[in-house]
Amino acid sequence: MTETIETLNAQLGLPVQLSFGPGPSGLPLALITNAQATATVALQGAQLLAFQPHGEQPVLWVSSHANYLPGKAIRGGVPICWPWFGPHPSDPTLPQHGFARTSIWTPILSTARDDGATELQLALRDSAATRALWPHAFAILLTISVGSVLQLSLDIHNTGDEPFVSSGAFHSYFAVGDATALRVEGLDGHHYFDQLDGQTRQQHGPVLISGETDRVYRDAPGPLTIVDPLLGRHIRIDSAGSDSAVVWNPWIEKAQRMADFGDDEYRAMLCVETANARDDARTLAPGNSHLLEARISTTPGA
Ligand code: TA6
Repeated sequence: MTETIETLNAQLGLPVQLSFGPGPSGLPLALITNAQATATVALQGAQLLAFQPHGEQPVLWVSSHANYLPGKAIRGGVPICWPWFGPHPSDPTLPQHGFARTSIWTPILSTARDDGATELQLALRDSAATRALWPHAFAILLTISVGSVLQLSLDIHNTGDEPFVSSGAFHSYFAVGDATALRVEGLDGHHYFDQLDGQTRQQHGPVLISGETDRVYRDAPGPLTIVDPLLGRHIRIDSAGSDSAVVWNPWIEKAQRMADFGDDEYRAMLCVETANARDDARTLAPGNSHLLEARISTTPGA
């Protein structure tokens, strides 16, 4: 990205609704506020760091120990995992969850929508740096719509002359009252790959969190609902272009091992991720595209 914060404000700033400014450690941020909600997006990773409908608790969680350093993943919000989910399929030296979340994306369009939502589009294209990690030409476009509902749409284009396989996720960190006192509905009966021991199991009833939880659910297009009695709300996640969902909570020991995660923060968050993970990876022929979408809404409810 070559634009400065000043040129971005001149080109894409929306009076009152959208402005760009420096965040922690100088990382450029897009700040969105409208009659329905507020949101913050880091241009690094096109990563949502905050989303809060007016009159409600924050919907997304960010660690108080998060790094805001160039090229370092920010712990929280909605990291974009792409072009691979988890460790690289064959080269363990490559960055976990791909390079999209640590790359600087370019804001290309801002819209004050008639329904009162604010829309921001950010783009990332292949470069020498990305081709050194993943030898394919691509253009990906994230559209974020901020209103009473949060909508994310990742449009993945193969701009090269050979097919590629990519996996990924909206690695959404949700703010919860207490991870041990909630349940996730919508996965009953689905099979999941347990990343903790490599076993495949079947989900019986709602997902409850009582230890480290790291599961990739298959054939799970949603909708999924986090029922949070302490905050008295439901967070509903609708998706499109995704047949896998990930539920992750690091619990105590793993939280203690992560420098950018507070030892006791595991109770305040839960990741429910809209994914194309494991065998839900997508193959794109030259010129083709894939759309991964998530719609995040909240309703009061015990
Ligand atoms: O989505 C779950 C997961 O794949 C876990 O295995 C854990 O590694 C988590 O992502 C966070 O990964 P990160 O690279 O952001 O620390």
